Amino acid sequence: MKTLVVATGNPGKLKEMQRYLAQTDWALELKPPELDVEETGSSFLENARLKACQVAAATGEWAIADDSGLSVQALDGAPGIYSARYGRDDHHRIDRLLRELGPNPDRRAEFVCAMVLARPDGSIALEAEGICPGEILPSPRGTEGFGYDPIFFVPEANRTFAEMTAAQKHQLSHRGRAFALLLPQLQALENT
Ligand code: ITT
Repeated sequence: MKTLVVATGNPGKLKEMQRYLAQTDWALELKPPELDVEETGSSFLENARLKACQVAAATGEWAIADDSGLSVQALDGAPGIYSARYGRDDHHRIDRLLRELGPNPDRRAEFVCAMVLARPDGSIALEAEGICPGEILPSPRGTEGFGYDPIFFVPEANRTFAEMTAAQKHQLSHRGRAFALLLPQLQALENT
């Protein structure tokens, strides 16, 4: 069984990634907490590559990283790659987003996730991107999930991410979609 380090410090993401990876035979390990990668890239994919490659090289193990965020159409794509840095906690980030969007009738937004698997030598083995289109609600709804989930409404499910079960979010979310693209190749790599 090969070891795979899950290169995230975000507990909400970690929980989802562990759930997806439970479908594979990789033996999961947590990223050493002191190993913090600076996100200097200018896209989700660049930042996911930085995290996966640096954590793989530092630990000498396979590593998987996700860089993700929420892009709001009427805010020219903000907060985008700065979604984690948009406020000091989830509550402040949601408040700021709702304040900046105000009563704007254009509520279109999308969640984006870039996921990268790196080899123990720090080179890239696999990458995939998933997108989930939705709308920003005027106020939060639901208690599940993490981050911006309570204000992100998915029309095809008629509920917010925070009103979905983990299984339903897995089916529809940006992260679930990126993971679905990687799954067959991840399973093939397990036994090489
Ligand atoms: P790591 O880099 O350690 O993985 P992070 O939280 O800094 O953790 P990102 O730089 O990728 O990760 O920032 C993503 C932010 O976007 C995250 O902090 C959330 O605020 C938001 N986000 C991403 N996926 C989300 C989801 O499924 N639901 C709600 N918010 C999400």
